[in-house]
Amino acid sequence: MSWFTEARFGLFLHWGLYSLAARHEWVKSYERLDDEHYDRYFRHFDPDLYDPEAWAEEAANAGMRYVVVTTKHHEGFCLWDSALTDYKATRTPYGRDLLAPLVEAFRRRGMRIGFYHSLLDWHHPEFPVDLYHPQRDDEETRAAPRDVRKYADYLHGQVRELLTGYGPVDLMWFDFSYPGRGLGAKGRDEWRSRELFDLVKELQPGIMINNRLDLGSGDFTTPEQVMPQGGTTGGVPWESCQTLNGSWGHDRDNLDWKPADLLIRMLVDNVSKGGNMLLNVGPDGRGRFGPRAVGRLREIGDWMSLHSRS
Ligand code: FUL
Repeated sequence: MSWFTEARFGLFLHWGLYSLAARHEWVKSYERLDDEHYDRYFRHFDPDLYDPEAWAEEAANAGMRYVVVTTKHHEGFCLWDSALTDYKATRTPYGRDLLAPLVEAFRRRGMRIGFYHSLLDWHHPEFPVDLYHPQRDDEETRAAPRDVRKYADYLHGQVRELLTGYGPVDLMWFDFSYPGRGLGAKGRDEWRSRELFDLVKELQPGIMINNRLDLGSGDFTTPEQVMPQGGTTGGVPWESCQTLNGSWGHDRDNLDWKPADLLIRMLVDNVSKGGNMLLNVGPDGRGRFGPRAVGRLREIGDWMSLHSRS
């Protein structure tokens, strides 16, 4: 784990079909979009300007030491060529695996590799219609039987693919459990979290797993857009994940960007309290970091180079 507590600063990447909607990574749920409507993003997914080498370069220059990328977010779309679904990058007009070149580019620059993987899945037919599901208001969809055990098999199978197909993976970032919150509550029983945790450790013994499987603190905790209360987690390693503008996915019309000096202060604040900061960029549908994100990363990099990290 020492790499993690020494790394201090990482890049979070939220990239998927929602990047084309360009509003929010939760757009399918927030706007209760059905599969037919949402399919337009799948049919048009063609990030012709995708250049993971450029992403890795920006991250390295900003002083980041690891990356955590959304292999699949709640919408269910997979960035890699999963054998278990057709809902993946290789079946879009782009037609190629997006994950392998990204892993290579970041690893080549000495960065550690983390996979974000959503426990929720708003595309899988066996994923229950819960309180966040886009079709939660649709009587017919709600009434149709769904078997979460089949979904859990799929989840475990995909995690196995991710941890056997891309070399050493340093960190697994599951997202998220919400037991005890009414309609369709999901927790360790639905995900078979203990079994999943053990599978991950068996496939990648050196890996770190976050705390969102409903198994307690995990190997590290992940306060989201906040600092841990009192600046401590009782000795458990932690990483606060932060956005540049309040949204994780590419949000075209958002003008609420944090200035670089605030981001630097947040980083210093985190690090001074023993935590890491995982700073998010939401690339757009063509595969670009926007100019506002790049500008901020570069300003942070300039500050880093004046303060010991080159
Ligand atoms: C949350 C997710 O629901 C958000 O979309 C985002 O991925 C954040 C980091 O975690 O739980």
